Amino acid sequence: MNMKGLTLTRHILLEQRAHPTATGELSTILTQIGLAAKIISRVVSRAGLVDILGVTGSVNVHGEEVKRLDEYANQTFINVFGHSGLVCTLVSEEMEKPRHLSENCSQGKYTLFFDPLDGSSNIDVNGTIGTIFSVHHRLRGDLHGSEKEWFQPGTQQVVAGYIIYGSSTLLVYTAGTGVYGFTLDPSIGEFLLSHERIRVPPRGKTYSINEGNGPYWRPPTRAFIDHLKQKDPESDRPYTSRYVGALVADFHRTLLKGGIFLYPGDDKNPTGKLRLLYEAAPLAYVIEQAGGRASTGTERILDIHPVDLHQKIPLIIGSPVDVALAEDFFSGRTAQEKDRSKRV
Ligand code: FDP
Repeated sequence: MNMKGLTLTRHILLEQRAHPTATGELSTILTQIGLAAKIISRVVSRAGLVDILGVTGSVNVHGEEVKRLDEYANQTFINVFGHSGLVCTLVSEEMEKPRHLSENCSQGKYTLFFDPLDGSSNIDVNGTIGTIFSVHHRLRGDLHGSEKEWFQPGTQQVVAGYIIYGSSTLLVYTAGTGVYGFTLDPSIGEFLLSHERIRVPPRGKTYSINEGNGPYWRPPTRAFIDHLKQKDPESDRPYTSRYVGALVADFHRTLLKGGIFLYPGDDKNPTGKLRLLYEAAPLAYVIEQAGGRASTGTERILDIHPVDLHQKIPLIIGSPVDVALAEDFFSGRTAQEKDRSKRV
């Protein structure tokens, strides 16, 4: 059945029917994330007109300047989930400590991790930005409300996805049964199904990395990027380069067109820059559900057990063939072993 044009809410309800034990809470969480996305999208689309550009004057837990839109997006999530009865704890890039919504905790079975406004450096130049989210079950017993509850590996995510505020606003999510994208139709205020069962191409022709970090790169990164730039028509090299500098935008292109995105560890940032719980793990869940891979270079992202709420992790994500080749370089496999991926 062609489901194009279905509203996000209706799609979620149909998905829910496939799980007879579902209580509907998860569906409502997704609907609420959609609501937060609409509120943020409305302000983003009028950013030069309403008083929302610029910085707040404060610095976040990562030592980065907080933009007013960062703060607005964060507060929107708090407002949307406050008194919702759905989520007990919010973990955000913009908040050093988890935020307990105590009014929800007696019934809310979930924890929400999110990066409210990803790609902040693009805000003031009208560039693409996004929101990333991930939902985990709360744990029972002694572990409830403790670090153990929040430090679960990405394999335990129940829902994950992102919103991209680009030429249109798109919400992409997975609940473990494929990846779906919904485009916001501002004239009716609804997200409508536009991308059904997204699959990442097995390999691409594009690599995405901040080349300005070149002087700090470690040998495997340099060797891999040099390899992609070499001329070899037989294996469709050189690859072309694209880098927006907003993870959601670079990831979304990679998901639809194939290729590879890397933010590896380097001599300046030994564990890279991106955060495990609300950036790398949710996107890793999405890419795996679309047939792709996500790795640190030596380890599957979804298998990593977090040790800190704001932990950084090297991220290599995209088409399965491209990521497998990168892993050959990062794990120091021999030239002969690499030969098996010679096609690339
Ligand atoms: P930003 O700092 O602008 O919020 O998550 C942080 C992030 O953007 C990602 O969206 C983006 O991929 C990356 O940092 C860009 O970092 P560099 O400027 O170091 O390339």
